[in-house]
Amino acid sequence: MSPITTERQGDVLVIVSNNPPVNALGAAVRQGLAAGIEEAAGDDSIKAVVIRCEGRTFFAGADITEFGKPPVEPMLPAVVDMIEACPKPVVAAIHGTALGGGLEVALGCHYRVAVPSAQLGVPEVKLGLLPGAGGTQRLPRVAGIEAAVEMCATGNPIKAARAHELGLVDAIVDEGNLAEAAIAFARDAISKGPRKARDLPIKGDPAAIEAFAQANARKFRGFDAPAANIACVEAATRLPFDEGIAFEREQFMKLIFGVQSAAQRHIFFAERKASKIDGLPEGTALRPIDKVGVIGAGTMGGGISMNFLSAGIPVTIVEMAQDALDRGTGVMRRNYESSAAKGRMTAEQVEAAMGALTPTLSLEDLADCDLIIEAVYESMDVKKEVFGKLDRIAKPGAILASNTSYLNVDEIAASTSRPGDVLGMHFFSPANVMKLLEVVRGAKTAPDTLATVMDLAKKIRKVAVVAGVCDGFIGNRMLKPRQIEAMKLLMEGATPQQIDKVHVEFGMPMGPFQMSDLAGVDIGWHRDPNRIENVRDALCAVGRWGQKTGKGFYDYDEKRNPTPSPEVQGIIDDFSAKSGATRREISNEEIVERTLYPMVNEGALILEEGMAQRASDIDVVWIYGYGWPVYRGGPMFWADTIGLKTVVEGLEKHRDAFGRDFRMSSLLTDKAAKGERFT
Ligand code: 3H9
Repeated sequence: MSPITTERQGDVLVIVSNNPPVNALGAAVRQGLAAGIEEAAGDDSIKAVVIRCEGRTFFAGADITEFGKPPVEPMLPAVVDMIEACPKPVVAAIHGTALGGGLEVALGCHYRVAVPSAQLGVPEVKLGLLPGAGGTQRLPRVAGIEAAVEMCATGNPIKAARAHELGLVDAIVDEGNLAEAAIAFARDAISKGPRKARDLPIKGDPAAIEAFAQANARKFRGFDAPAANIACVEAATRLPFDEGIAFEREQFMKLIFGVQSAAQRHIFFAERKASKIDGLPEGTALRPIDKVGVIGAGTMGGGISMNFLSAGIPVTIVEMAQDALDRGTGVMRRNYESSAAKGRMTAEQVEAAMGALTPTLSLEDLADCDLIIEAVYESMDVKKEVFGKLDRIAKPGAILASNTSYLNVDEIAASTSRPGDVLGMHFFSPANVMKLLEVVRGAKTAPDTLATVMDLAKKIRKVAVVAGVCDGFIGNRMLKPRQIEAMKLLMEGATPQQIDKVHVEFGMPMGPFQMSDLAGVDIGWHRDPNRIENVRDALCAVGRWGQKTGKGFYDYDEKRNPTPSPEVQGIIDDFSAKSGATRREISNEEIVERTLYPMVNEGALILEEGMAQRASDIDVVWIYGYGWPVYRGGPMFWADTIGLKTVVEGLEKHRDAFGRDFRMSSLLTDKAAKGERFT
């Protein structure tokens, strides 16, 4: 049965799409739309047309699952042209999210009405693409150059009210009354006739394009699609419509067959797949989470609490001393206030969030919490003591979570009488900002404990990935070989700045040494400050603890701009000489092979051991937790693009340098031998 039906309302034909979940514009929808327009055009008793969608949203775009498959006629650009060419006025009735091809269909329509909650956007750039059904040419004519370039190049949607201001929406209509209001609007439009976007003059000043491109150059570093989007909008300002469309098509085809778009589409689906838990009994009921407890009001505990408060879930936060508690809650308030100052929330929302926070010095106050997250000092003894206490205090059925970043969650769980209620919730710093949440499934974690936390993650707008119990879980476990090799390369002749530069040029937000300086070179060093066994110890001994002391692997000025440090180079040279290493020229290629290939190998070991459910989950961890460039699709997707055989050969080449502890993944070598991929 076609997802498209038509219904007559007097002299108006209403074309209705019902293609759950998001009314993606798959082949059957396109065929149905074309047939609906033909029906309207060929029937003299029909004077106007409305296109609307059932379900939660207006068309949310082309059907992404069709990309890369043989094309099925009619193609979307042709359908949009057909709508626009209809001799009777066509009105789009928009609710939910009119996105991508969905907005392009609406732009093909002659008029648009929307409900106040609707959002309109062209997010193709986030998939490494551009609006390829005329969007880059029609949008600047309808909404103006400035809005069009921003919408196309950032992919961020706008709200109905803003769309109305821009002229992208002709009327805002009542939430419950869209269908009727659109029909009434269509009837009024009969006397005006069709108003085709292609015939409208370009609105606005073309100089806005260059200004926008310059202001955002840093944000777009490494990506192909933003520049292509900008070029298309620019083309619209100087080319006749049909030539602009031809240019758009050419740019679209270049992007869709490129690696970047494949990587970004992979991540779109990977992110959604990550929330699916393998082996969970059908219909597992979720536990209600109406109140959360957080132990520790430091940077981590405060950030974690903010996630729940922002989602309207009350939090009780516990510290050991009043001054630490005051300091922690003070930081939270300041963070909220700075969001308000930037216009991201209102003063009332700040007060509502802070009003839902109960600070306390007593663990006993956590007795009524449904979920308790511990964010205390990273030590097994301390964690066990806390969980032992929680076992006595927490109500039956409460979920007990540890924010540990590498400790054994099974051992922590064993310090309670209810290991089924225990799991890891590893947030990434700053916890109120970073999107990743590693959910660590212990050997005894109950299915409903896991399912509840995975569901809760969505409510606090995190991307959650299930990890097994192993040292460092997925992310930090893969970080370790990278850091070890980076340090070894220093001994062999590379400099911190050379290694960092290779990583930044690869697309990472920073290199291993810049990251170390930001996080604190001294992490873990204070336990044994007299020990000076390596470069890191020596840096700590002379107060080079990172950005916080103004110097680490680099020297920093007041604005935190880094410069290479002769003192650091001296320390590196000393240790290098002591280790007996022969210093040599290190190529950038070797840095990639030595620091990134071992990460892929570690990822393969993680898969082999069942510590990640699927390769794409590993990619999600690295994109959302560590800033791996999304246009490279994550480490496992990246390995697929360069070829697993290449990775294995690179690893073999450096086996001696990796040393005796190196373990090659048999999954990796098997797949390489068979010519298979991870993703
Ligand atoms: C485009 O339009 C190109 C044209 O310019 C040119 C053509 C020539 N296709 O996100 P959710 C699935 S490019 C296929 O969890 P939400 C999704 O995988 C497209 N499937 O829901 C998931 O499946 P599952 C431009 C799609 O309420 C299910 O729907 N448009 C598509 O949190 C529910 O999705 C976009 O980039 C699709 N287009 O968010 C919009 N969209 O249940 C992409 C979703 O099996 N979509 N699915 O895991 C979104 O941003 C969000 O899905 C949306 C709803 C905001 C709509």
